[in-house]
Amino acid sequence: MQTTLKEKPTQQKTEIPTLKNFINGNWISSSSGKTTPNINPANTNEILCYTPLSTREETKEAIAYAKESFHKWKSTPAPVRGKMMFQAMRLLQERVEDVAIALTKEEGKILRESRGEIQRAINIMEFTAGEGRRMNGKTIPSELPNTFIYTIRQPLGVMGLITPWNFPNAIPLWKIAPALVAGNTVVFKPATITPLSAVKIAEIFEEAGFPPGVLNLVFGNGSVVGDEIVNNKDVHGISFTGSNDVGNALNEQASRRGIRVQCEMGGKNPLVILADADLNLAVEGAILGGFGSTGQRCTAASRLIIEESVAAQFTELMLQRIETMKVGDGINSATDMGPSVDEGQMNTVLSYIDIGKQDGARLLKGGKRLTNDSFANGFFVEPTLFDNVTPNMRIAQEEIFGPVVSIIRAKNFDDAVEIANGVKFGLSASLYSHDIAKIMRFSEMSEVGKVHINSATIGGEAQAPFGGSKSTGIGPREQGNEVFDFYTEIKTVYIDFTGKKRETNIY
Ligand code: UN1
Repeated sequence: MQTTLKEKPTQQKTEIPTLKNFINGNWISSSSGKTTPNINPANTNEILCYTPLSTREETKEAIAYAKESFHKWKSTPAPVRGKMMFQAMRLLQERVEDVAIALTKEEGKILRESRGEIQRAINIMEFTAGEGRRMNGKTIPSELPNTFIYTIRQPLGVMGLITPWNFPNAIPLWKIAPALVAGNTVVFKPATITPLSAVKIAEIFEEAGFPPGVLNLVFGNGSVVGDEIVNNKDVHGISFTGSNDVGNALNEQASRRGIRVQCEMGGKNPLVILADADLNLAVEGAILGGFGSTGQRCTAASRLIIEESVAAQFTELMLQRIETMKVGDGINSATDMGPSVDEGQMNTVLSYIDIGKQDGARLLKGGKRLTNDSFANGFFVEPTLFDNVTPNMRIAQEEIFGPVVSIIRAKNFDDAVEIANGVKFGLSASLYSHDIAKIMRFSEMSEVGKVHINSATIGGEAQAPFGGSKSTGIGPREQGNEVFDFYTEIKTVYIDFTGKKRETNIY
């Protein structure tokens, strides 16, 4: 889809805006002349804008300004930084509808989901702003008389934040907000296919009065802008959300420089339904977890692991419920599920559906691209349900990132837990049951970063840590106050307040 100004001097090109980078408080056009179109996935005739593919030099410049503004920002008291974050939060609150519409148009998720995502970002900004007043260290008793030991939390410097298209508002904000409140400065590289959401974020910080250079936004490809951020000696930490391939490569490079790295990557999350479960509740969880955001979230419930004795009954209810789902343009309030984000993602989903069929899974529902009438210009795939999936099939092991859900039958609770844990990922797991012993054991035994009992695998609250184990995550958790374990470092201070020579132990 990549194009250049030279190659495409069309009429359309002059009418549709090309976005600008936000560097050191100024909106600046990229000098590269290269852009990529931001296409509405529900209607590919609609090009929303062009995303500039910035140069390495422009990225270096953004990093240099972030570095320059660091010392002043670091010495701004944390409660004052928090207060500014509250102001940014208020601005986002005022423009939820505008931000939600842009999000739905460029990403495809339904408007209700866009609003929900923005509310999550608001909650995170609210929580993080408050943490500005609690950027506490601790006091520690010394073994020496007249000696005071305490710790302070200090920012790291310039943070490089590299974010995906599937939560283009909340994920950037759940990195930017703690990075800034902790006193770091930021170079933010969003996904090129959801740039409007990124512009709306930068505008809010500009209007909230954050000093120039504290938050910089650079659009472009991972191989240029991302690569510079990861390898530039003036970037002191990288937080990334996206695919395992990119995250692992990025981690290798950044670790070589010895900087702090946090990667939030794939998931293959199980939703386990035991024989005693409330099956209607479990169906709602499976629909929300499996098809919410068109399955394009790392927390999606792509594996339904069901105790044999209720599998047939559950499947029947699930099929009835899928029947009621309305696929379409997310901008229409009646729509339950939007399109895949782009053609590449849709083709990945369709190829996994083929793989599932070839591997012997039974296609119960969906499985096709929708192309009639209003679907003709979009990347729509039917909500798809497979049965008779075995734990080692590719559709049960690999992240699909689309509306494809697999039913795997388990003999009993222990079998279900073994299947649930039998993947390389470890983000989220759900259990539907009222048996307290099984609930406790499941919570204990699940090899994931978060467990949901009687609710879907997705979502999370601002004040609670979020992240994954195994191949899903690298580095400390995001969100909650644990987030500051990533965005700050601790300094330990020893004060001898006798101020005189004395006998001390030497350790
Ligand atoms: C959620 O369900 O809590 O990239 C959002 C992702 C995740 C966010 C999921 N980091 O899909």
